[in-house]
Amino acid sequence: MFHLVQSLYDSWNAREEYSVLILGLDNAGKTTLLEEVKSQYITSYKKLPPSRILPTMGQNVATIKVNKVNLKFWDVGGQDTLRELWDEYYEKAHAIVFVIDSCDKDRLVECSNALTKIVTNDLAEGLPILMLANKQDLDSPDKMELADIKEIFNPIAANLNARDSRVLPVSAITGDGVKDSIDWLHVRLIRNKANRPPKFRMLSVASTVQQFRSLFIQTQETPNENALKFIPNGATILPSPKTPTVEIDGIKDALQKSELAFKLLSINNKCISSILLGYGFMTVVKKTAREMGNGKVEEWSVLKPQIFSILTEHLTMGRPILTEKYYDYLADKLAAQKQKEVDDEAAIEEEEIEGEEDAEDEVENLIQELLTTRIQPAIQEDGGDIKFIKYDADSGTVYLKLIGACKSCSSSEVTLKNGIEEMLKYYIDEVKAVKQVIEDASSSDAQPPQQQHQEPPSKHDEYDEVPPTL
Ligand SMILES: Nc1nc2c(ncn2[C@@H]2O[C@H](COP(=O)(O)OP(=O)(O)OP(=O)(O)O)[C@@H](O)[C@H]2O)c(=O)[nH]1
Ligand SMILES: [Mg+2]
Repeated sequence: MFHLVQSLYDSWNAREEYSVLILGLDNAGKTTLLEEVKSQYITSYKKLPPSRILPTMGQNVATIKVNKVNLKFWDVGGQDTLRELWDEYYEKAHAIVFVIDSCDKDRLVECSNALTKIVTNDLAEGLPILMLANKQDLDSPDKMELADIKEIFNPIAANLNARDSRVLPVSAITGDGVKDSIDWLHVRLIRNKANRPPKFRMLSVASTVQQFRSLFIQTQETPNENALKFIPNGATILPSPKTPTVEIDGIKDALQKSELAFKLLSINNKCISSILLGYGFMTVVKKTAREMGNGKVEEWSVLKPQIFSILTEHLTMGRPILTEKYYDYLADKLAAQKQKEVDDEAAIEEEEIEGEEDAEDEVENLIQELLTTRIQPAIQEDGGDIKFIKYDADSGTVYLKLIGACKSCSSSEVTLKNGIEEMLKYYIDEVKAVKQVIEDASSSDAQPPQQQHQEPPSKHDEYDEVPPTL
């Protein structure tokens, strides 16, 4: 089993990477094209509306996965002054996409000069060149026919000696022709592999941080020395603040729920025991000496760089955090929860009319509400979370499960008794005790998001003591 896991892990991490330059005059549509490529190849990527794409003053970088390789695109600004910078990129590039505005007849000479300059640069020798006649969706009288564009650019391409070249029609706005272009590139990059070998993508913090300077990950200690909270600035882990936290507590669980968790749980002899994913954070809990079986707990100084690297890589690649299957599962849960709320409201209205309000349900709703509005935010701050399991009306006991940093934490019992129990008892007379469920019988980690309310219910508004805090 370990070998299977290891090889799966390797196949996710060891990948050939080809760098593709997107060049062309300013206004040709390079950035718009890159946005379209990202939206077609990166699941859950939402492309920028064209109105928000500004002339590029530096570069835009994005990586997509095509079959088993990565294509890393470098969209470099095309303004006259920025073209000087293009030369800097050739040495490390594996192919060039040259974007042409098919409706810009006036700048055709400028355009062919720019291309000539590229192909005559020694450093670009042997690179496959794909010329894209962009803006095919436009119906302008200035629009050049593809045959005319080929007539101009093919002679330039003829100077390319052994390298591959092609002119293809596209529309970066509608996406037409984008897939054909990527397919062409993919085949040529592999074919040219001996000439320009790909980079082996390394999971090093230095390389990923260098590419994506906007992502910065902070760590925060938690009350549990075996748990560390990672907070990415410039990216979120789960799609919305209302998405319930997801706990993954083993390789098998990760295979169902999250590729990111799978990678993390596989490191250093599987020394991580669980991962908690929240909207703006991820908590990593490492195994105790007893859980490791060899009496040795892995040091954070060893684990931190590896976790940084995997997380940075995953986020900057735009890879989904949860598996598609699990997103579907959450969506179904959410839909079922919404339906339940509608049904409950209808039932309550009916009961109120008959004067038979269900006290038990009301207590349970209050507990859920307090957990969501008062308790969960404080617990998540510490890198953990809490799940409501059930309320036993006969004994007045609330059963809760602590996860993430709270799990196996020496202070979890104190948090539970002094913090949560006090607070629930204070607000809800019917609650007499709170107990921790260590092994949750229900296999579900996904509690549906609960309705968010700013204030507790009105019947508890008028308190005359200071309410307990966590
Ligand atoms: N109709 C149409 N408009 C496009 C298409 N591609 C780009 N545009 C428009 O062309 C303009 C320039 O697009 P950009 O993607 O910013 O061009 P660029 O090549 O990145 O320009 P620089 O960053 O200055 O080098 C924008 O108004 C885009 O909306 C296309 O396929 N069809
Ligand atoms: Mg641009």
